[in-house]
Amino acid sequence: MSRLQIFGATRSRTLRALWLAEELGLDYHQRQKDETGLDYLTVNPAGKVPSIDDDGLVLSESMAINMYLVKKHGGDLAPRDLAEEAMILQWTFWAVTEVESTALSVLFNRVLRPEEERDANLADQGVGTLQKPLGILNDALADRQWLVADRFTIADLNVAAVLSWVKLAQVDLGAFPNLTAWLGRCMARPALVKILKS
Ligand SMILES: N[C@@H](CCC(=O)N[C@@H](CS)C(=O)NCC(=O)O)C(=O)O
Repeated sequence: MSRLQIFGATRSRTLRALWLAEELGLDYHQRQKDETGLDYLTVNPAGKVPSIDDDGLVLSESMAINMYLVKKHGGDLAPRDLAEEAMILQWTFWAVTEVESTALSVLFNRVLRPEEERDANLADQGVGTLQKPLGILNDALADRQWLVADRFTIADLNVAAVLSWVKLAQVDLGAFPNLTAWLGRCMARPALVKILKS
């Protein structure tokens, strides 16, 4: 099978790769756990998603997958030069190192876990920790529509994918109007709307 295969459920980090595949207009096949005989361990020894198999190139780590796909297929989402690529990497690493795990903790302890298993203190602590990075992102967007260039790039997609958890966790974003407007622009992208509807 030479078509791009994307392993993982939509409601997981796999959403990032699916969103990008739609943005790029790729012909892909989503493969999920309920498929008979499918074992994620065959594409990722950690058994985690997303993973992809692109004509024999088997890759895991959501952000590495997205950087690979965007550089392979090019277009407006891809970096146009080394400086853009550096800024894209800066924001992508920032999102996964400074925001992701705290956002996930808040999401689990406010929404995803069964009520009796939620830890409200942990959630509140996470919301407190997020204030600084949310402020940094809000300031970065004070005089621009998009993070890196005057167009929507993979930096916006990668960072918005992480920030969507903050929104889903119902963190109050009232103090961050630039961030809120930018996240709204990102989440209104037809490619994402299509994935979330499916
Ligand atoms: N750093 C990895 C994290 C992957 C990850 O933890 N994925 C979750 C789903 S969002 C998973 O597969 N969890 C199942 C497990 O931990 O066994 C990435 O960005 O791809």
